[in-house]
Amino acid sequence: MTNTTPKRRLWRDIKVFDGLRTLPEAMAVVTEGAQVVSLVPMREFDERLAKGCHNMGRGGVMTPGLVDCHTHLVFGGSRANEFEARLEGASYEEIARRGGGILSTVTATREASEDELLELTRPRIEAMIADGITTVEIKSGYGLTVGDELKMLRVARRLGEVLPVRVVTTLLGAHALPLEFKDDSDGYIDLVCKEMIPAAAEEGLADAVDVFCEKIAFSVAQSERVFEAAEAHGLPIKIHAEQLSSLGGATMAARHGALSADHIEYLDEAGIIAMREAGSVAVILPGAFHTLRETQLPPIAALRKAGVPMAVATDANPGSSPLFMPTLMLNLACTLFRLTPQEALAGMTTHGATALGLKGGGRIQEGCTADLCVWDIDTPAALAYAVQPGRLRQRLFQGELTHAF
Ligand code: DI6
Ligand code: FE
Repeated sequence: MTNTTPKRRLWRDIKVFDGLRTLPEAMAVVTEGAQVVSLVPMREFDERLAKGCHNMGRGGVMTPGLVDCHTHLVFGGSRANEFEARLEGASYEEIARRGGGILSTVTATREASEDELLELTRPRIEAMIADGITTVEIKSGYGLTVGDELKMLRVARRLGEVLPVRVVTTLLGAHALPLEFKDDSDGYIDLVCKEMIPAAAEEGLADAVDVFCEKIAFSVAQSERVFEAAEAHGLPIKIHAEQLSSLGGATMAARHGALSADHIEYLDEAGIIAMREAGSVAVILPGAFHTLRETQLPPIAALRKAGVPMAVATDANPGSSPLFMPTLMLNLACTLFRLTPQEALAGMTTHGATALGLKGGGRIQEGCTADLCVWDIDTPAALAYAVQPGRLRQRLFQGELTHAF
């Protein structure tokens, strides 16, 4: 006879950060199969709840599995040389204009096969999984031909099949102008709109479409054309905007109902209002700010005041944020951007999920999916306070225990 009863697991006396706030009392949590089925204060705990449950231990802190809503994890090559050049005084923009930067990663990514890219990316994601990630977004954008962009997206999809993590894919064909289109950026945007987006949609490879809207990349008008093509294929949109200058990309994206506008160091008041009206999430990326030694801070206080939800992500990529440690971002979001630890945690759980269109994701509540982390810390704020790998005690993905330390 097969056992059809899903496994029940019980944690006692645990502090819970539910994705928005820390619950005031120590809790008991029960999962059954892939779901959280009960969340009760210890004070109300009844031993009958423990019946048939596997005992998962006591104490520590439980959070939703972390959600990294903005990464460029699939890439070939390395940019350590560019790191050295920047230390000697070259700026990110200068390097990009010289054909280095993103374009050097494009060359290495085009040269790699799908299988090679998969093996290059696997350890990067495994490191993030061991730091608590259960959902990760992965962008294309280092292929810049139809075939190479689809190759990157296929690698991303396959990683979600072979690793215990939910992968959400984003087509970022409009990331940089490839050399073949030098002096013809509108021609390249035509390719993105007329071939890349339709092909990615046809194969079901993209969950969203993103654009790098910046002086060294694409204009607001070009970004808008990409969004119109995405909309025609029923794909949600996001934007890299106001990272190095204020062009108004976030405002335009909000008018198109963007899931998120990301970076936004130079976001102005009109942009904040447009984002609030549209319900777009502000994705802040302290890793890129840190790596590029930026000085323009994103308008955190104004976003908070306006009630625009703020997500925090790694932006993990080989150039502007070679930082593959989600919990470090919690720390940087607090130290560099003055988020509270609770805001940073909500940014890597609930609001990260919203930025991916995963409604109800990144939460701990009765009926939610059991994507959970249990940490060896005494208060949720400790996750942002100390940069200290090795504190993940247990990780559950869709109710399955994938890591126990
Ligand atoms: N903004 C970023 O932070 C990444 N892409 C983008 O549009 C950087 C990508 C890289 O430098 O390779
Ligand atoms: Fe990025």
